[in-house]
Amino acid sequence: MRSLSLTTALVALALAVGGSAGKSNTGKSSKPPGHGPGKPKIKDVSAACNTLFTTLPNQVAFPNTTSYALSSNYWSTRQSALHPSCFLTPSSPAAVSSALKLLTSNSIPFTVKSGGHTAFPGSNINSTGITIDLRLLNTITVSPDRRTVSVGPGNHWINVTTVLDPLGLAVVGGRSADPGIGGLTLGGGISYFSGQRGWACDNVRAYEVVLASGEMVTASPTSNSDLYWSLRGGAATNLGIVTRFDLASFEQGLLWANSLVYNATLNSTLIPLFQNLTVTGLPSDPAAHTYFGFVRQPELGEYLIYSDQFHATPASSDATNVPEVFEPFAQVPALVRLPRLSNLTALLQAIQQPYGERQIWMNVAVKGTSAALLQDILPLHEEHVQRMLNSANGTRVTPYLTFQPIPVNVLDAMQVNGGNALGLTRDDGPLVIVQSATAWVSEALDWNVESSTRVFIQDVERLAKRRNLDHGFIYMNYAEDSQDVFDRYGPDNKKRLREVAKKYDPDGVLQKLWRGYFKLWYQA
Ligand SMILES: Cc1cc2nc3c(=O)[nH]c(=O)nc-3n(C[C@H](O)[C@H](O)[C@H](O)COP(=O)(O)OP(=O)(O)OC[C@H]3O[C@@H](n4cnc5c(N)ncnc54)[C@H](O)[C@@H]3O)c2cc1C
Ligand SMILES: *[C@@H]1O[C@H](CO)[C@@H](O)[C@H](O)[C@H]1NC(C)=O
Ligand SMILES: *[C@@H]1O[C@H](CO)[C@@H](O)[C@H](O)[C@H]1NC(C)=O
Ligand SMILES: *[C@@H]1O[C@H](CO)[C@@H](O)[C@H](O)[C@H]1NC(C)=O
Ligand SMILES: *[C@@H]1O[C@H](CO)[C@@H](O)[C@H](O)[C@H]1NC(C)=O
Ligand SMILES: *[C@@H]1O[C@H](CO)[C@@H](O)[C@H](O)[C@H]1NC(C)=O
Ligand SMILES: *[C@@H]1O[C@H](CO)[C@@H](O)[C@H](O)[C@H]1NC(C)=O
Ligand SMILES: *[C@@H]1O[C@H](CO)[C@@H](O)[C@H](O)[C@H]1NC(C)=O
Ligand SMILES: CC(=O)N[C@H]1CO[C@H](CO)[C@@H](O)[C@@H]1O
Repeated sequence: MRSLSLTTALVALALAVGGSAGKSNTGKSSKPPGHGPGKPKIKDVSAACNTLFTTLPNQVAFPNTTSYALSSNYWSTRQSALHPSCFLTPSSPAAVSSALKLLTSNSIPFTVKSGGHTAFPGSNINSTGITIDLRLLNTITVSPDRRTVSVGPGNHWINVTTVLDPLGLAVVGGRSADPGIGGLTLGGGISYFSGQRGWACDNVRAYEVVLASGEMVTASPTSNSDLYWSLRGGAATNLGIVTRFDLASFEQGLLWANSLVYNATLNSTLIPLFQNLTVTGLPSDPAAHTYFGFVRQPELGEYLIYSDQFHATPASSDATNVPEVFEPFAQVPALVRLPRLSNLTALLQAIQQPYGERQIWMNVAVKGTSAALLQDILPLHEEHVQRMLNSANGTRVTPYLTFQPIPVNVLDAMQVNGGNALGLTRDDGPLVIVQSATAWVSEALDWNVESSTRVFIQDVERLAKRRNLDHGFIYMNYAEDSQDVFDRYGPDNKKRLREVAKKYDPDGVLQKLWRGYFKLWYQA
């Protein structure tokens, strides 16, 4: 068999997962200077860069410097091609505070970057304005009782596991090495541990946040609890810059993992197994986690099925002992199987998506109760892939379709600490996120990929509606900017998010100046 080279290609096969208390806690921020009468003193972006260069020494990078090049490192080349007037790399939360105060009081547009892994351009960088790159806020501190790990938003998930693995600790965080703490945790955060503990946002004990005014506050279940709720659902770009996440940690040993690759012709055998797992298997064993997808590798010219399976509390030290919940998959002949016991660092390293291509991600959730629905999404996906290939003139295009389950046990686990802002309860479930992700290389193909992906997601929603199996939830971390994420959290949650944003940023300064990503667009 060509299994060796195939195995190497496939194991590397990127899975389209794939990705100090403040002085005041009133939230009643006084208006920033410059918003009352009085005129802004700094008239444009370039003047703001110059002022920050003076007031925050060694924290401003202009084009053609080493520091600027370091900050220009983005996952999608659609972002790394953009060049802001300067990057600001604050070296402390206090520096974030003074910078934000300066920007908001002088109406200077800006963007914010943590791990830089959002797929769509403009989300975390813009050529007009300043980009605040949080990479120097990279502390990781374990509390003496080992129950909390305080993490700066400049860290990537691999930085966290590298510190925690040797201590036998873990947090509910990303499944891949390079995405940032910031975006992933604020938007939700699907983790290996979600079956038992919910998403990453459900396991944040407290946030340290710099508000539009520059005021630094703590958001937790007991301090600014409305802000705390709102940050658990991705409204940060309307609320403030999070400078520290206090994450709940727990004792964790090696995980069981298996990477499976199957011939795509087995789809009608495997989809029912995956769907049953979503409805019955995963709730019966909350330590289990999985996703399931299709990829068309350009080198191969045909589709493959990939599925990774994980178990947080393996019963056996022999990796070939498949946990009972995944047993049905072991009966189906696979091209690649890679059962292993692994620490998190090695798992995160295995699930990588390389830098250097153009990227788009879009998604919508459907009810997980029908294998036939999932099955019938396949031809819609194939039409979408064909549309892209027809326009590609032979240039490289790698499309992924991934099904990510949200079983009812995950929905239950999301209800802790007053629940998050996503608008999901057990009654909504079980759900499957239908995620479309494409990597490509030619800029000439941008429009075709975008429009085809949008048509595909519309097709999926239409099909699900026809069968009364639609849900409508859109997961922010897999969304494209044309998608109205907050709308899908439901009218009550969207209204509450707007009220909270208005309380902490009464003039709507952030929605005016903070470019890109998802905005609540409330009446200031
Ligand atoms: C290879 C890969 C693997 C992935 N794996 C997973 C996974 O396992 N689970 C999952 O749920 N998702 C996953 N994702 C999706 C991931 O959650 C999103 O791409 C997320 O936005 C990445 O976070 P980031 O900090 O790198 O993004 P960025 O693009 O840096 O930030 C995203 C947005 O959040 C804002 N933001 C970032 N930090 C802050 C902050 N501190 N304060 C306020 N606003 C901030 C930014 O302004 C930006 O608008 C994966 C993505 C990729 C590409
Ligand atoms: C940058 O910001 C401007 C002004 O808001 C906007 O028109 C433009 O589309 C943004 N660029 C990108 C790449 O999103
Ligand atoms: C954190 O992870 C990034 C991304 O893999 C890496 O480049 C960087 O060196 C790591 N930082 C530390 C302090 O290990
Ligand atoms: C994780 O496991 C690998 C072997 O799979 C080992 O080489 C590495 O040192 C471990 N890392 C940590 C941080 O424990
Ligand atoms: C998948 O199965 C089909 C039909 O049996 C076969 O033609 C094809 O070569 C197989 N693909 C792989 C990657 O093994
Ligand atoms: C799904 O399976 C059917 C029946 O085996 C096959 O005709 C179809 O091509 C498969 N789809 C993909 C994407 O391989
Ligand atoms: C679904 O999974 C359960 C175990 O979780 C199993 O008992 C049952 O037989 C499965 N049903 C089908 C149709 O595969
Ligand atoms: C494909 O070729 C057509 C016609 O020459 C051209 O207009 C289009 O931009 C090309 N697309 C790509 C992705 O190269
Ligand atoms: C962002 C960037 O790289 N800017 C400039 C660096 O210098 C070269 C030539 O000196 C310019 O062409 C770039 O635009």
